[in-house]
Amino acid sequence: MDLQAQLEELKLSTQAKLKEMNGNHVKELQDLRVAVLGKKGSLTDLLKGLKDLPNELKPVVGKQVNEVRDILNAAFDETARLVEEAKIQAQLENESLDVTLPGRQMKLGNRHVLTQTSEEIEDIFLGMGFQVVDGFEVEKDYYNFERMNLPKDHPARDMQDTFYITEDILLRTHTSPVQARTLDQHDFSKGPLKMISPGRVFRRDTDDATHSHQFHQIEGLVVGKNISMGDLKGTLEMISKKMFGEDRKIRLRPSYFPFTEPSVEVDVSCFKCGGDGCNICKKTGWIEILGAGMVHPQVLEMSGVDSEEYSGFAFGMGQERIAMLRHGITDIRGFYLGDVRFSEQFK
Ligand code: FA5
Repeated sequence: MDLQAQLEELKLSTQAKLKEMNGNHVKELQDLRVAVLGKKGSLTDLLKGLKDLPNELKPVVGKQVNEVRDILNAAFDETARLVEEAKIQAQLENESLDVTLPGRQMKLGNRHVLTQTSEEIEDIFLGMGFQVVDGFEVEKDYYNFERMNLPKDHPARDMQDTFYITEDILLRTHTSPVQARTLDQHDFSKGPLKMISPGRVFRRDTDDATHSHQFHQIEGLVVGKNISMGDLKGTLEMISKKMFGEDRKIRLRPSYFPFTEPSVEVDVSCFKCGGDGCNICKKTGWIEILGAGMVHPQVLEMSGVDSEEYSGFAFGMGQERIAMLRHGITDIRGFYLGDVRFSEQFK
């Protein structure tokens, strides 16, 4: 076969091979390019025969070689482009996203019902100009009892036995020690003291449907000039109505706390029986939610506040009892079990 025929043959066979290539032949395409157009490739081989041709044919065949090289170069480029395109297409098909698939359901949590209750009460009091104060769960005997007018051998300490860390340090039994700590700090030349203090308290109590050895209270304290029992009653009535609705009744019972005089206990009509008597209210029709009274002069004096000039009222409400009344929760232990099914009800 003469050189021209061989050139034509090389062109046609290379074009045919390129036609057969598809997306997976990147390596083969490169190999073929080297084999045909490379330094030691078939075209270079054929070129070597150029020198044996008669002189008049040399430019003609030389031109033909260049043409074939150009044609094949273009064909290789085109095939390379097609191969790349096929590769991208395959990738797109494999990695395609179905945007119509429904997303994974995220379970949204919610704040604990006690946190919600505490925040709602805080909001009401903030609206009335009270400040919110933090206290210590681990407290000194001095603030928990002595500053609350309960000296070491006072019999009323028995009602609030607790867990002692040392003889002088204990887990507080109520939020009342915050009263003494805040009174110590307050500057009465700037106006009356109006504060609440929510937090956890601890007692050596037997657990049942309405009692826990660990529960939450919100302390309230107002001290200023001419503060009367009427102010206490008005504040409590307003709070009860806001928390439990207009139809819930409250009653004030005379009571005793060493740190208030006079003292009262405040009950709300039972949420379950409406006042007829049931197992929740222990057949009384009422549930006790807070203790309150006029701040004992001795408590004021121990903070260096002149009890002739200043007077005040204080209260301590049980957060769990309030949440139970608001939501119809029948067992206080539900608050602490960490059962999602319980918490989910209060979204
Ligand atoms: C006191 O703790 C007083 N410090 C309250 C007080 C403050 C009176 C300021 C006067 C002035 P008492 O022990 O009654 O009082 O508790 C107050 C409220 O806490 C109760 O009305 C009740 O709602 C709640 N409570 C008491 N014991 C428990 C308990 N074991 N479990 C759940 N809640 C309780």
